[in-house]
Amino acid sequence: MAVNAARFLEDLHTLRSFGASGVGKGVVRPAYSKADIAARRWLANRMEEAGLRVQFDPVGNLFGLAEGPSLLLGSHSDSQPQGGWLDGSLGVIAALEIARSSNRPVSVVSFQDEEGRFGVTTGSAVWSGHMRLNRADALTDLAGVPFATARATMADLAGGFVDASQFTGFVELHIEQGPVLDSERDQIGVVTDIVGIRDMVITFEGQQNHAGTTPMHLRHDAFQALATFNARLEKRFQKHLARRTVWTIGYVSLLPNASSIVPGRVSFSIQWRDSDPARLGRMEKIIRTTAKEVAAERGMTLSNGMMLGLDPVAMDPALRAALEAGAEAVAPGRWRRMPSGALHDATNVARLMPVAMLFVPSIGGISHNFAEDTDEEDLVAGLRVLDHAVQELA
Ligand code: HGY
Ligand code: MN
Ligand code: MN
Repeated sequence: MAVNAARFLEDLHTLRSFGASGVGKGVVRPAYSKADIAARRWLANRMEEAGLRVQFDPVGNLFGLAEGPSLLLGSHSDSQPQGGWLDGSLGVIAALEIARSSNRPVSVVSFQDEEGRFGVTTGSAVWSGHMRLNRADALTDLAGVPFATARATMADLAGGFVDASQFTGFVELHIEQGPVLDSERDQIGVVTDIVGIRDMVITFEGQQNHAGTTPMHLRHDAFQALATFNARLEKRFQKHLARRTVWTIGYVSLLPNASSIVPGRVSFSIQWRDSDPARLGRMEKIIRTTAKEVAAERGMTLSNGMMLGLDPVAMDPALRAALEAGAEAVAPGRWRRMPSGALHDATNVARLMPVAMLFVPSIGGISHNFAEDTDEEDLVAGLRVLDHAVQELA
């Protein structure tokens, strides 16, 4: 049976209705939110209708299992706090469509907390053994909620962890989330490797005080400490940046955040990504040294949260070759091999089985934004390439 493009698109749009932001096609569906859990319940029903056996695991990863050995397809259905409708969802709904149209045994997964409310790809990190459950339970989100508390909200659904030995491999379809395919007018990207990441929260604790009476030379201003740290880091990183090195301070909490108070405390995230683990290590040293220096100079107490990370991984050559053959069949001359600068569950799953990934274009290279979108023609092309590869592999 061939894939049903209309049914695939309809399900993709239905998934978007869970946590719809009301701004463009955007979604607000962070891991374990009401919208996320409702979406997972809906997905579980769709999996059952497709003849799959549904199993939630103790961290909320949702599997639809085929009988006997099968290929695993999927991605994640949680979103960023301001997320796009396709990030993760595309891979899950494409997997569902292929599972219900294919004569071959195909299982489907939607991993939990790929977007890192609690860490980095938390659900697949635990399932794959990259992070032990008791360590994950101690993680907290930015509001201080422990992972253990969040996953307990899905306890009524939870079964055991799914045995990975039934899967022969994992293939994840995803949007590119970057500008390459769109600007080069290619329709498909076959992923060669996924970059590595490190992520940590740093806190500078200074002295909260009156903004009118405290002389400048007596201040221990947490905002000024962060500003100095950022400027110094940017300068120091200059000679270490390779073409694909990126670093981001994306979260900042300044206390008490009021115009007439010298801020006493700042907590912020620092995240860096690269394809070379050695460079990630050198950048870590620079970050730690710079933070210590700035704290000493400005009379701050420094504390670092737990550093989380994933190393770069290469895609499996045989699975990749099947995707390349599919790309050539569906989009002849309009596909390319490319690295992934975004993180994906496939990185963790690679510990357990061969993995591969393919991309479709993101319009304007925009993602992690309500405006994220892809032409429906390209979404369907991605589905067809994945289906082609599945038929070849099975
Ligand atoms: O941040 C990432 O790369 C992914 O979207 N979780
Ligand atoms: Mn994603
Ligand atoms: Mn994402």
